[in-house]
Amino acid sequence: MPRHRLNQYLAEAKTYIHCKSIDYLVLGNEAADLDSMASAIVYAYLMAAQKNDSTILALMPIPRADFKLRSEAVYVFGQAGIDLNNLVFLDELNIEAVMKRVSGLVLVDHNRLSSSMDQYGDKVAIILDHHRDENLYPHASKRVIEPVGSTATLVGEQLITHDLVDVHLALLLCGTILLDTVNMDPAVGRVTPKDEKIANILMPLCHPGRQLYFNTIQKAKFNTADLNTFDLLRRDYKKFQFGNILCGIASVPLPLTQWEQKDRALCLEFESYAQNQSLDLLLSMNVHATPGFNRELAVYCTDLYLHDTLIEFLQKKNLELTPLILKNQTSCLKGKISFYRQGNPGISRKKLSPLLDDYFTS
Ligand SMILES: [Mn+2]
Repeated sequence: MPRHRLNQYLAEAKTYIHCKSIDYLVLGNEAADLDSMASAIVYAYLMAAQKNDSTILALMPIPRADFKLRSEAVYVFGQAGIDLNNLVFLDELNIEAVMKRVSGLVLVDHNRLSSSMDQYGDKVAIILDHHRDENLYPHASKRVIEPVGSTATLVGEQLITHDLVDVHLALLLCGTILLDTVNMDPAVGRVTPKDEKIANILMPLCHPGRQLYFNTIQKAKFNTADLNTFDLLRRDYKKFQFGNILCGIASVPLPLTQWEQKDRALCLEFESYAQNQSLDLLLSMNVHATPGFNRELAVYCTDLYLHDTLIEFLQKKNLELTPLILKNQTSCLKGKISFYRQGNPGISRKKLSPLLDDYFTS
């Protein structure tokens, strides 16, 4: 193993938060997926290696406590030997104060600033992305926007050009490219010739080998062992306003029977989650792939009548719900919770939310 240059850089860069002026802040998109975070880190490293004596800092645009929810990133960063203490998360700085001292923004894995960063458009200096080009920030001096499978491919391309590849960087970028392109499977339609070219150059440095590395990352992504009910609910969560009803829908990759083994007080957890989010309705759509693809549904409602009429409605919409009895659950304080096997696997959150919108607005 070579000396861990990446950790050295990250540790040093972290001290730049306090610098009078910061040359560049490198930022991934607000979803902070593996591509965004890995690309930001490696691109910041690459810029720092090219421009001696510059202050270049990558920011992880989520609170530190949320990092563990991206279990695929936890795994890949671990493989790349990244010391998480060296990373800078959103809740560890005052972004407004820091932005006053930042000269240039580098956007990776997005080309439109999130609404909370929108006011800093003038500072956008460099863009590296694979989403549709929204043609914003014409003053940016460098724009690499190509429809490849992963931003990590574009970062890898630059890394190779500047002869800065090492084992840790290769593990970060390859892991990301493999996940984003589903192991470069042409049938999935995400991989491009450039993803393949860059991954093939970096892959020989990745000791697990392509298939094994991909399988383990994929497995890590759906590993919920370290997550409690609160984490499972917020991990992949969307909030909707349907008429007067505020509704949260979580997508949870765990069978309800296993969730119940983790937590005997599901309703109390749902209740406090709903309360914190001011929800009338909190649904959990549980999906699991073994054995076979299955869907389940948990429905929590603050109002008992609303709960029962909603279930009636869902039955009419052919979700094919059969009640699932979780025997060891403690009861709710006020609202009502119920659990179902969903016979119709075709109704995902994307399909369910417009149905609920129709129901509550009419
Ligand atoms: Mn991406």
